[in-house]
Amino acid sequence: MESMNDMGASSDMLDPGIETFFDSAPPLKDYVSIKRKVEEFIELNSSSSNKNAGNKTFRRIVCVTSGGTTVPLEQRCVRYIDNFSSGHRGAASTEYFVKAGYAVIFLHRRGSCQPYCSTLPQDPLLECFELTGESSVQVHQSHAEAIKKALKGHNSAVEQGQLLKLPFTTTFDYLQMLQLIALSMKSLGPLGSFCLAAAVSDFYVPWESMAEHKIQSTSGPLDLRLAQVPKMLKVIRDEWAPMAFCISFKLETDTSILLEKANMALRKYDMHAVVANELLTRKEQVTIVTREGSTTVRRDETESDSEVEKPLVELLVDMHSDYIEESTRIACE
Ligand code: PAZ
Repeated sequence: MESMNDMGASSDMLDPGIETFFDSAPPLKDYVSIKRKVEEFIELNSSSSNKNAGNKTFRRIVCVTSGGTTVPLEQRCVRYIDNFSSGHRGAASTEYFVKAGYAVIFLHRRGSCQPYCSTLPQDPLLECFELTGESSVQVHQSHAEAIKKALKGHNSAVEQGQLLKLPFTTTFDYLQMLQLIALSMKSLGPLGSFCLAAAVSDFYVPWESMAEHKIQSTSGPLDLRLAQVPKMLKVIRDEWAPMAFCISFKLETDTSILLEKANMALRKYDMHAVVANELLTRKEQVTIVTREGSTTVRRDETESDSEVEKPLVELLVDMHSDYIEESTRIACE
């Protein structure tokens, strides 16, 4: 099987923490099939074989990452560290990117929010259906409209070849999948982009120092030493997909440091934009920080079902258009 370091990243240029992380990570289980899916999706959306995209302009492709990554404490994992992320930001952004004509690779935490599902009832699944005979089932009238709407949106995105959903659970899975996707998107140049909304753990237990079996409480209090997850943002920019348009997110609970931290990330990881948000208000407003300055967008409070992702994605799409134009101009000079 092809290993991660055979995939094009020149390992001598990587920060040693990154190399250690990938070398010691348990290999991705479905590596071959994920790679095939990603390559077919990119091919479909970036070649003349894509009838939906017309002959001249190929679709832009965005990888939207979504939800939190887990940190296993045991190799045969019984316990893990997790975080708050619901995946709403990534799922909603995916819908708006599809609407804007993008093809979206939705790299999401298994079981987190899914695109086109936000209006579905919160009730248990079984409450959505009723038995209408010995062997027939139908959707309960009260849920029919919401389910029809979700199915239409989802099926149309999939049928048009605009949505590829790839689930992850652990930080190991997530970063290996992100690397695979980024290296596959390298050929897209500025038409490729990343909207990195996942809440990725900053700390992890390296595989080789992890207990194999369930940690026993009889051994007394648990002493854990967590290593730092290496920052991959800069590697996307420097090596994996250097021409792609890259947006990362910064979450804080202390608003007094939020913009400063977003600005630091913008420069340190050479992002094109960093979306700054605060935990409690993240569904109401976000601030897009760029080298030129910052812009705050808000959810339209006059509409009950409006989402902040609508103006956010509109702005990001415009910025991506400017970036493609500028990159094309420089390439022609
Ligand atoms: O997943 P969600 O909708 O509950 O929250 C979105 C978010 C806060 C995880 C996202 O907007 C974000 O800021 N992600 C990056 C978090 C960080 O690593 O700082």
